[in-house]
Amino acid sequence: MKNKYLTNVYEAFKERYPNEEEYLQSIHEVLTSLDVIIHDHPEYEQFNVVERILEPERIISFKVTWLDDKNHVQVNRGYRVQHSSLIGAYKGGLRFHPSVTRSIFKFLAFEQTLKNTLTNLHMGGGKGGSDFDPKGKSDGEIMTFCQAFMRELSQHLGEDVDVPAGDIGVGQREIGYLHGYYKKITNQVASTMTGKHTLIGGSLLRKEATGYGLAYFVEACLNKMKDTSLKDKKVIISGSGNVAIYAAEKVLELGGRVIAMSDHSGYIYCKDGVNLETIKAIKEVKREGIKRYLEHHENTKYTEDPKKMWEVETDIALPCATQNELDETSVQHLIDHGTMMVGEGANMPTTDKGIALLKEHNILYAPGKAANAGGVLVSGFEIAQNAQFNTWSSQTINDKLRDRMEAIFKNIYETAKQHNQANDLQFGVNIYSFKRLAKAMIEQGVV
Ligand code: NDP
Ligand code: 2IT
Repeated sequence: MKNKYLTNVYEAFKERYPNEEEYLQSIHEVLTSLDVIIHDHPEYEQFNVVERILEPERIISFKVTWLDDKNHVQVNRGYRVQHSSLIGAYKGGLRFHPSVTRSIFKFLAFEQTLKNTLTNLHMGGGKGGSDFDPKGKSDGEIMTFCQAFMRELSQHLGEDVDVPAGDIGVGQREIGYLHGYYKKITNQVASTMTGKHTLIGGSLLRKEATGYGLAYFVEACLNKMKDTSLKDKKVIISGSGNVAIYAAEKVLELGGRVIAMSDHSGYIYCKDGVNLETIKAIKEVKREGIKRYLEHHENTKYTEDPKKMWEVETDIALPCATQNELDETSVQHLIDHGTMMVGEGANMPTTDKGIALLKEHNILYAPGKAANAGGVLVSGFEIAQNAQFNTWSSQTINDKLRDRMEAIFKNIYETAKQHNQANDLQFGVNIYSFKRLAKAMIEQGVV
């Protein structure tokens, strides 16, 4: 970063938030792109737009106490980072995972703001959740926790205020409990959560949306930038949760072959392609470890360490698990094996050094802010359907999702090209979103 204003802002954030590693990583990444255009935009410094966009509007942090099955009182921490309402009501998922910190929610909320801006729907950005660990908890405990969490969070939500959805550890089951309890204590049936079951106002294909959207985005990149497609490509996908499973489903539909998938404990490799129905049965229905796949299929190898999956020879790698899961060393393995593309289903799954290495070796890199926008897009469709008192068919949603993902690709591809940074989708995404947010900010005055 060369520009003095940007450097000063970044240094100030480092001083203000010295322990927020992920948050600093996510803002540094965007500031580096901005460095290229900052001279053309004196108004950014004039109105101090950069600092104002980076700093979250509001952070809510609260205690969640609940009673487990053994009648022990448990205490967790809950958060909601309402990052930006420049473009619309705060919108973004909830994550339940023991590893979460304020820094992680701040980076997620910041990236969500940029991502939501790309969709061209009027959604601001937010993210939240808790250090609650759903693993090994009974259904009753999950419900009790969700209710205790919502008791506090409900004060900060509303269909025109903040509309959460799922993320790691929060799927349709949790959204159901959260939504049910929200209605109970507010006495209103407003559309304040997305990712609901279709019977209670959810959208068809919301569950599939992030993964399907990722595959559509990857296909668009391959078509335009490599003159090829997913057909007959070998694909490895990290994770075997919501995003990973439906990315795999659409990759298969588009003719690719998914040869490896993982979870937090290890990965399976199957040279002829994994059986997705078995993975769904293990991970979605039984909520067990992916290792159990071995009990159902021969010719499969299981390896304890999920990180080792990046050593598998593949054409395309789709990190769909968590942040910073793909580091420089893993990227080097991909390069050594001739991988042509990395498409991010997870949020910030590739480290800064990993991204730099990919670019240096001309590996097509599709950043998560764009490539995983399908989930929040269909959340937007859910809000639209609820407002219209209507339901759209899965064909309609699938077509709209594909069209919108292709449009996002086109917008960021063209943006990069216009600024003489052709093929740099990371630059394209950051600049496309930032410029819109900056304009929206200046338009609304100092508020
Ligand atoms: P899930 O909780 O459904 O799945 C997460 C998966 O990742 C699980 O299979 C989990 O394993 C696995 N996992 C966790 N840590 C690791 C690791 N270090 N190595 C390998 N696998 C690991 O979450 P989602 O699929 O919803 O979210 C995945 C990512 O996608 C996150 O970064 C999220 O922010 C992002 N995202 C999610 C969207 C959504 O709509 N849900 C939208 C856009 C982005 P295990 O089962 O063993 O715990
Ligand atoms: O990271 C994400 O985009 C999500 N977890 C989905 C957000 C949403 O509101 O659907």
